[in-house]
Amino acid sequence: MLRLRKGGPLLLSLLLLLTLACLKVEEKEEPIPLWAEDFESTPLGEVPGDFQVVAGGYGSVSVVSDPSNPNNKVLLLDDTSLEGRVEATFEFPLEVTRTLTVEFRVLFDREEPYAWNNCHCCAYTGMEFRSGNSRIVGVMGDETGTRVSIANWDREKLMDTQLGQWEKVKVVFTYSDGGSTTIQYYVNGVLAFTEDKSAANKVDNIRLVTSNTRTCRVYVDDLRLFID
Ligand SMILES: [Ca+2]
Repeated sequence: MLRLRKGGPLLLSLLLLLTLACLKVEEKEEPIPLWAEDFESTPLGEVPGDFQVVAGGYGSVSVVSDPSNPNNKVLLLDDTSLEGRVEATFEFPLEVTRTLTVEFRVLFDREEPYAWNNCHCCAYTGMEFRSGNSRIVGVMGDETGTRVSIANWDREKLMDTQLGQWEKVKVVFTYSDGGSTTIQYYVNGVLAFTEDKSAANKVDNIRLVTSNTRTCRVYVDDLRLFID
Protein backbone atom coordinates (compact mmCIF):
# COMPACT_ATOMS: atom_id res chain seq x y z
CA MET A 1 0.00 0.00 0.00
CA LEU A 2 1.24 3.51 -0.84
CA ARG A 3 1.79 5.56 2.30
CA LEU A 4 2.65 9.23 2.38
CA ARG A 5 5.48 10.16 4.60
CA LYS A 6 5.11 12.93 7.13
CA GLY A 7 4.96 16.19 5.20
CA GLY A 8 3.73 14.42 2.07
CA PRO A 9 0.43 16.30 1.85
CA LEU A 10 2.26 19.63 2.25
CA LEU A 11 4.65 18.67 -0.52
CA LEU A 12 1.76 17.69 -2.76
CA SER A 13 0.04 21.02 -2.09
CA LEU A 14 3.20 22.90 -2.94
CA LEU A 15 3.56 20.94 -6.17
CA LEU A 16 -0.04 21.69 -7.07
CA LEU A 17 0.45 25.39 -6.40
CA LEU A 18 3.60 25.41 -8.51
CA THR A 19 1.78 23.68 -11.39
CA LEU A 20 -1.07 26.19 -11.22
CA ALA A 21 1.43 29.07 -11.17
CA CYS A 22 3.14 27.70 -14.29
CA LEU A 23 -0.20 27.38 -16.09
CA LYS A 24 -1.01 30.98 -15.21
CA VAL A 25 2.30 32.19 -16.62
CA GLU A 26 1.61 30.31 -19.87
CA GLU A 27 -1.80 31.95 -20.14
CA LYS A 28 -0.23 35.35 -19.65
CA GLU A 29 2.33 34.76 -22.38
CA GLU A 30 -0.29 34.10 -25.07
CA PRO A 31 -0.38 37.43 -26.93
CA ILE A 32 -3.67 39.00 -27.89
CA PRO A 33 -3.99 39.75 -31.60
CA LEU A 34 -4.89 43.29 -32.56
CA TRP A 35 -7.10 41.95 -35.31
CA ALA A 36 -8.34 38.43 -35.91
CA GLU A 37 -10.71 36.75 -38.34
CA ASP A 38 -11.79 33.12 -38.05
CA PHE A 39 -14.90 33.51 -40.32
CA GLU A 40 -17.13 31.80 -37.74
CA SER A 41 -19.55 34.74 -37.43
CA THR A 42 -20.00 35.20 -41.18
CA PRO A 43 -22.93 33.34 -42.82
CA LEU A 44 -21.97 30.70 -45.38
CA GLY A 45 -21.81 32.18 -48.88
CA GLU A 46 -20.97 35.69 -47.63
CA VAL A 47 -17.75 37.61 -46.97
CA PRO A 48 -16.76 39.51 -43.78
CA GLY A 49 -17.42 43.22 -44.14
CA ASP A 50 -13.78 44.24 -43.75
CA PHE A 51 -12.74 42.35 -46.91
CA GLN A 52 -12.94 43.99 -50.34
CA VAL A 53 -13.60 41.34 -52.96
CA VAL A 54 -12.94 41.44 -56.70
CA ALA A 55 -14.27 38.44 -58.64
CA GLY A 56 -15.29 39.96 -61.99
CA GLY A 57 -17.03 36.87 -63.29
CA TYR A 58 -13.87 34.78 -62.91
CA GLY A 59 -15.04 32.89 -59.85
CA SER A 60 -16.11 33.75 -56.32
CA VAL A 61 -14.88 34.57 -52.84
CA SER A 62 -17.05 33.44 -49.93
CA VAL A 63 -17.15 31.78 -46.53
CA VAL A 64 -17.63 28.02 -46.85
CA SER A 65 -17.32 24.93 -44.67
CA ASP A 66 -13.77 23.72 -44.09
CA PRO A 67 -13.22 20.80 -46.51
CA SER A 68 -11.52 18.86 -43.71
CA ASN A 69 -13.84 19.86 -40.84
CA PRO A 70 -17.54 20.64 -41.42
CA ASN A 71 -17.76 22.38 -38.03
CA ASN A 72 -15.29 25.06 -39.11
CA LYS A 73 -15.83 28.01 -41.46
CA VAL A 74 -13.12 29.30 -43.77
CA LEU A 75 -12.70 31.74 -46.64
CA LEU A 76 -12.55 30.20 -50.12
CA LEU A 77 -11.05 31.87 -53.16
CA ASP A 78 -12.57 29.85 -55.97
CA ASP A 79 -11.01 30.80 -59.30
CA THR A 80 -12.87 29.03 -62.09
CA SER A 81 -11.42 30.95 -65.05
CA LEU A 82 -8.27 30.62 -67.16
CA GLU A 83 -8.49 34.30 -68.07
CA GLY A 84 -8.93 36.15 -64.81
CA ARG A 85 -8.41 36.06 -61.08
CA VAL A 86 -10.31 36.56 -57.88
CA GLU A 87 -8.98 38.49 -54.91
CA ALA A 88 -9.85 39.65 -51.41
CA THR A 89 -8.09 42.53 -49.68
CA PHE A 90 -8.22 43.84 -46.16
CA GLU A 91 -6.55 46.98 -44.85
CA PHE A 92 -5.22 47.69 -41.39
CA PRO A 93 -4.31 51.35 -40.99
CA LEU A 94 -2.50 50.70 -37.73
CA GLU A 95 0.48 52.36 -36.17
CA VAL A 96 3.24 49.76 -36.44
CA THR A 97 6.31 51.00 -34.61
CA ARG A 98 8.64 48.04 -34.77
CA THR A 99 7.11 44.66 -35.56
CA LEU A 100 4.17 43.35 -37.54
CA THR A 101 3.30 39.67 -37.27
CA VAL A 102 0.75 38.06 -39.59
CA GLU A 103 -0.48 34.54 -38.91
CA PHE A 104 -2.83 32.49 -41.04
CA ARG A 105 -3.64 28.98 -42.16
CA VAL A 106 -3.81 28.12 -45.84
CA LEU A 107 -4.92 25.08 -47.82
CA PHE A 108 -4.22 24.78 -51.55
CA ASP A 109 -6.48 22.59 -53.62
CA ARG A 110 -6.99 21.79 -57.28
CA GLU A 111 -9.06 19.59 -59.53
CA GLU A 112 -6.50 18.69 -62.17
CA PRO A 113 -2.71 18.68 -62.51
CA TYR A 114 -1.18 22.09 -63.14
CA ALA A 115 -4.41 23.80 -62.28
CA TRP A 116 -2.45 26.50 -60.56
CA ASN A 117 1.14 27.66 -60.51
CA ASN A 118 3.30 30.69 -60.86
CA CYS A 119 5.24 29.84 -64.01
CA HIS A 120 4.29 33.03 -65.80
CA CYS A 121 4.23 36.63 -64.77
CA CYS A 122 1.03 37.40 -62.87
CA ALA A 123 0.11 33.71 -62.69
CA TYR A 124 0.64 33.16 -59.02
CA THR A 125 -1.66 32.21 -56.19
CA GLY A 126 -1.02 33.44 -52.71
CA MET A 127 -1.05 36.24 -50.20
CA GLU A 128 0.58 39.60 -50.94
CA PHE A 129 1.73 41.90 -48.15
CA ARG A 130 1.44 45.42 -49.55
CA SER A 131 1.98 49.08 -48.84
CA GLY A 132 -0.81 50.81 -50.71
CA ASN A 133 -0.79 49.18 -54.14
CA SER A 134 2.88 48.18 -53.95
CA ARG A 135 3.66 44.58 -53.13
CA ILE A 136 6.50 44.21 -50.65
CA VAL A 137 6.60 40.43 -50.27
CA GLY A 138 4.22 37.53 -50.19
CA VAL A 139 3.65 33.86 -49.63
CA MET A 140 2.54 31.70 -52.51
CA GLY A 141 1.80 28.17 -53.53
CA ASP A 142 4.57 27.00 -55.82
CA GLU A 143 3.82 23.96 -57.92
CA THR A 144 6.65 21.68 -58.94
CA GLY A 145 5.37 18.67 -60.86
CA THR A 146 3.03 16.77 -58.63
CA ARG A 147 4.18 18.46 -55.45
CA VAL A 148 3.42 21.81 -53.94
CA SER A 149 5.62 24.09 -51.93
CA ILE A 150 4.97 27.21 -49.99
CA ALA A 151 7.39 29.84 -51.25
CA ASN A 152 8.14 33.47 -50.73
CA TRP A 153 7.60 35.88 -53.60
CA ASP A 154 11.08 35.37 -55.02
CA ARG A 155 10.24 31.66 -55.26
CA GLU A 156 12.59 30.55 -52.54
CA LYS A 157 10.97 27.46 -51.20
CA LEU A 158 9.83 27.63 -47.61
CA MET A 159 8.45 24.13 -47.25
CA ASP A 160 6.98 21.26 -49.26
CA THR A 161 3.37 20.61 -48.57
CA GLN A 162 0.53 18.33 -49.56
CA LEU A 163 -2.47 19.41 -51.56
CA GLY A 164 -5.57 19.54 -49.43
CA GLN A 165 -3.66 19.95 -46.18
CA TRP A 166 -3.80 22.93 -43.85
CA GLU A 167 -0.47 24.68 -43.31
CA LYS A 168 0.17 27.29 -40.65
CA VAL A 169 2.15 30.28 -41.88
CA LYS A 170 3.55 33.19 -39.88
CA VAL A 171 5.35 36.19 -41.38
CA VAL A 172 7.16 38.63 -39.10
CA PHE A 173 8.19 42.08 -40.33
CA THR A 174 10.77 43.85 -38.18
CA TYR A 175 11.36 47.46 -39.16
CA SER A 176 14.64 49.18 -38.43
CA ASP A 177 15.15 52.90 -37.89
CA GLY A 178 17.20 53.05 -41.08
CA GLY A 179 14.24 52.11 -43.25
CA SER A 180 15.03 48.47 -43.88
CA THR A 181 12.87 45.51 -43.03
CA THR A 182 13.75 42.01 -41.93
CA ILE A 183 11.15 39.44 -42.89
CA GLN A 184 10.96 36.02 -41.25
CA TYR A 185 8.76 33.25 -42.64
CA TYR A 186 7.62 30.45 -40.38
CA VAL A 187 5.78 27.38 -41.67
CA ASN A 188 4.17 25.09 -39.11
CA GLY A 189 6.19 26.74 -36.35
CA VAL A 190 9.58 26.35 -38.05
CA LEU A 191 11.59 29.36 -39.17
CA ALA A 192 11.88 28.53 -42.88
CA PHE A 193 13.47 31.64 -44.38
CA THR A 194 14.75 35.11 -43.49
CA GLU A 195 15.25 37.97 -45.90
CA ASP A 196 16.15 41.64 -45.68
CA LYS A 197 14.53 44.36 -47.74
CA SER A 198 16.08 47.80 -47.93
CA ALA A 199 13.88 50.86 -47.55
CA ALA A 200 10.70 48.83 -47.55
CA ASN A 201 7.50 50.71 -46.75
CA LYS A 202 5.41 49.37 -43.93
CA VAL A 203 2.76 46.82 -44.79
CA ASP A 204 -0.73 48.31 -44.46
CA ASN A 205 -2.89 45.85 -46.39
CA ILE A 206 -2.97 42.20 -47.39
CA ARG A 207 -4.33 40.88 -50.65
CA LEU A 208 -5.25 37.25 -51.22
CA VAL A 209 -5.05 36.60 -54.92
CA THR A 210 -5.30 33.73 -57.41
CA SER A 211 -3.65 33.14 -60.77
CA ASN A 212 -5.13 34.91 -63.77
CA THR A 213 -4.19 32.10 -66.17
CA ARG A 214 -5.18 29.08 -64.08
CA THR A 215 -8.08 27.77 -62.08
CA CYS A 216 -7.64 26.98 -58.42
CA ARG A 217 -9.17 26.84 -54.99
CA VAL A 218 -7.41 28.35 -52.00
CA TYR A 219 -8.81 28.18 -48.48
CA VAL A 220 -7.72 30.57 -45.72
CA ASP A 221 -8.55 30.63 -42.02
CA ASP A 222 -7.46 32.05 -38.67
CA LEU A 223 -5.92 35.31 -39.84
CA ARG A 224 -4.33 37.17 -36.94
CA LEU A 225 -2.31 40.39 -36.74
CA PHE A 226 0.02 41.41 -33.94
CA ILE A 227 1.93 44.70 -33.79
CA ASP A 228 4.27 46.46 -31.45
CA1 LIG B 1 -12.62 29.27 -39.04
